[in-house]
Amino acid sequence: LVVVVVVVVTAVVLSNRTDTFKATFIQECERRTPVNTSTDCVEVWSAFEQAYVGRDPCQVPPEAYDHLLSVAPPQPACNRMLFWSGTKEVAHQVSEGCYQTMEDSMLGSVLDGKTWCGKEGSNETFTSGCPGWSECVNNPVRSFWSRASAEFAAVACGDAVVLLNGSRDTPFSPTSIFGSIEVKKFTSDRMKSLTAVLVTKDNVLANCEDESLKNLQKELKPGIKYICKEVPESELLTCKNDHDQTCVPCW
Ligand code: N1C
Repeated sequence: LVVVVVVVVTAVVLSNRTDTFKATFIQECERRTPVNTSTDCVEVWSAFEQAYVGRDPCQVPPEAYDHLLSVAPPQPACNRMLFWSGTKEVAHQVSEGCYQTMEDSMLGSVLDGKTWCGKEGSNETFTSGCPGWSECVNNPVRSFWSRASAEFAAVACGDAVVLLNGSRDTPFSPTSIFGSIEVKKFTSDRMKSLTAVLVTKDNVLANCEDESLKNLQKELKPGIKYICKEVPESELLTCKNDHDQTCVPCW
């Protein structure tokens, strides 16, 4: 009897694990999808889980999400696209209501802050015990952000912005998603310019003359104009507050 109870309880707990994550995913997807569009959130979920379910969680490459991205591609907003690296919090404070970040796309908003993975021989989705960001490169979470960010950057158009961290030694890190993936996907037929905003806190460690920014410039295709601005974080936030309704750029 004890064995039966343990088996049943384990089965319920396990299936709840998938069910809660799945229910939240579909609910969030529906909340984010206008009613009269063709996006079917159950179909989006299947495309999503198909990427990692039943697989070794260190063997999920970015391509595993190709189908998902074709079912739910990010929609570009020309002249309003905002990228970030090492500045997630301030980037979302500044972009709110005005600029589009990856997390403003449907998939980005549904999966931001979440952890998930599968296991060989199982059809479950696990939300704990998954490999960390750097534990192995091809983990489900890192591969998702790599693949989705590539798509988001590839459709970027007009004048785009990236907020970089000027309170770091290396504001443009070649191993970040922005430095290793997004920059390489920008195309000059779509994108006119990239403004790098060096956001600084109390300790200013880098300015627009920084070596790492030379590498950023080198990575940009000829035809994409490069602009750099140094702006203290407090100034950005005050400006955002003062012009909340009008969306004037604060750099
Ligand atoms: O590695 P990063 O920054 O350069 O990645 C940021 C860059 C942004 O422009 C986004 O478009 O790549 C995209 N992106 C996300 O949208 C995103 N949301 C949440 C990349 N990573 C994202 N995350 C998580 O932030 C992700 O799980 C990873 O741990 C961090 C990367 O942050 P970073 O190093 O500051």
